[in-house]
Amino acid sequence: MISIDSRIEDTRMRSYLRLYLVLGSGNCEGDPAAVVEDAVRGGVTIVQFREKGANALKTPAKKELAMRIQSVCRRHGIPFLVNDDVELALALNADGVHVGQNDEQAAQVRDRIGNKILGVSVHSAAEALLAEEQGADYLGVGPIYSTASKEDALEPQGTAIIQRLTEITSLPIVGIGGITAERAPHVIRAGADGIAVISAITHAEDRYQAAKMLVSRITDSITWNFA
Ligand code: TZP
Ligand code: MG
Repeated sequence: MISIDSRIEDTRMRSYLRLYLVLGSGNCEGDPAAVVEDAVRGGVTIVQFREKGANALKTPAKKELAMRIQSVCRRHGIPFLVNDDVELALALNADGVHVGQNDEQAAQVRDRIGNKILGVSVHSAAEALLAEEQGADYLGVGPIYSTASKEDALEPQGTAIIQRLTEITSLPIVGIGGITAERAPHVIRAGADGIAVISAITHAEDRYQAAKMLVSRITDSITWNFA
């Protein structure tokens, strides 16, 4: 586990968001823990376990998979977050939780998880400000582009929403939704600290190379930002 005595520091949070892998068993053909292993070796900096969909695993299988993914993350020293399921995150002593607008209120999640990392999905300035007030450590913003990985995804908003949110909040931001190596630079240049992906890694033939390519595109864009 990442040791967190007080709320995570802003710069550390931003560096963790650089390349964010979101996945569950429904996103992977083989063992999701093996996908995580390849992806983290390729440069993924944080992992969110998101077990969704008609065939989603239920505990105890869900918990068992979460534990195996968490152990890969621990071995590599990167944070492991759980989507929605605060109970599971607490049971595993995960590094944090990510919630959306239709989940438990961020303020309540903050109360339950103490200083663990709290990420909140937002789609507007109002949602972003509320999430900040309620104790979010970072904002997940999307879908930026259209995505086939989320059944109830809203309309893609493009990168303009990221730029808009950087103007009204100082929270770290990760863009999500339809992001590929080609698109990653646009998301970073709009002001995101990183990109979150499902299919760009889980559906890649070579997950290690896919992650490496994403990291290199992100790094190049950040250099470009300050050049
Ligand atoms: N939230 C907004 S879009 C999305 C989530 C979980 C799915 C992202 O998946 P992909 O395959 O990277 O488009
Ligand atoms: Mg949710």
